[in-house]
Amino acid sequence: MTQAMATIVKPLPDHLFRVHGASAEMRWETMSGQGYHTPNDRFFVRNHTFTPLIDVTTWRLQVHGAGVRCPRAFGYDELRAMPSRTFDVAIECAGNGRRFYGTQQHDGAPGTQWGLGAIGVARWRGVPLRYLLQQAGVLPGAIDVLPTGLDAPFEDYGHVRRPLPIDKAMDDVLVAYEMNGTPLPPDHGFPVRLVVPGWVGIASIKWLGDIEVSTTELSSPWNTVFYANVTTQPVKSAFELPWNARLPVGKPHVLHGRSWSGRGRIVRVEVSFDGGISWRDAEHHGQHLVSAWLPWHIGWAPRRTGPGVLMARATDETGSTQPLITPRHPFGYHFDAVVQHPIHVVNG
Ligand SMILES: Nc1nc2c(c(=O)[nH]1)N[C@H]1C(S)=C(S)[C@@H](COP(=O)(O)O)O[C@H]1N2
Ligand SMILES: [Mo]
Repeated sequence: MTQAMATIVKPLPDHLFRVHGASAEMRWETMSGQGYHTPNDRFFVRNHTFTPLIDVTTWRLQVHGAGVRCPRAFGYDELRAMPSRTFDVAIECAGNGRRFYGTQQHDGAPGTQWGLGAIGVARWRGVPLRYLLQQAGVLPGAIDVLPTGLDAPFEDYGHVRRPLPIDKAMDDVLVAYEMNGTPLPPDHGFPVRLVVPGWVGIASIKWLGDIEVSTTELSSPWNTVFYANVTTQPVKSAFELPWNARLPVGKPHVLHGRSWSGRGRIVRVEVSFDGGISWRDAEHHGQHLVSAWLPWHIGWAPRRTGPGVLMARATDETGSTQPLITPRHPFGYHFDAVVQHPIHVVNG
């Protein structure tokens, strides 16, 4: 049913991605001129092993465990015929921005050295997980829901899996089969994946094959060894510019970027062109959906040539503002400090 393939199936051209082993990071400049969503061809990929190729004619999604009255196995067409919901939601790796613990704070953390490109927002369509659990007769005593992926086991830890508390599972989680209007691409979880709004990317299990519903607390290496105690994502911001972008002097530029938080809408974005001495409010444009991002822009006419640094800092509706320094984290998760984006102002 599952067959090994190249680590990542889709093309990873150098102008769209930076490849990190089995994973690939989106280059932020490729969001320039794009709409609200990250197109599938440039959405980051985080694989523990490699993308499996799954035959949907034999694939089933098992829902079972002590927390359900009637275990069920759902086929692909059956899922697609159920009531569906469509959400615009970000998926972001907990380690997004890890590289800056080293480059900005001189206290590097081991793991994939992501810049800010381990995030994307897509329009996901699928069946609410709540609906599937109800179909299986979820019991009042249900405590945890453990989704498991069909990709190859990771080292000695078994299949990628991570328990989700029943309250979140019954709230806004989607069993998605469509990404931006097309069936899920193989790298993003075909035939179905979870989409867990606001939570670290590891919660959104790809290549879903099995969901266990328990009446006791469950654990897996993905909430004890890796990604322990991380649920929602903090505030971050990125410019839609290449690293070391060259900006002609004396010309008015409109710089674009996006800010996001797993904990609520972004309410303010400020930009500094002088290393954080003064800050100007950026203008927002378009929508900002919960659990997605806010696009913004700001005008700037650089007056002097030479190297410089752009800084953007956002505040979400819970009142959290990006700090200048993030406290060190042993695994390099949750880097939320303002990123110093290097540029060069050049003679145009
Ligand atoms: N089955 C499975 N699900 C998985 C993973 C994986 O390796 N296997 N990686 C997780 C991690 S760490 C992240 S950040 C997201 C990445 O989703 P994407 O590759 O579609 O961007 O998928 C999560 N779901
Ligand atoms: Mo991740």
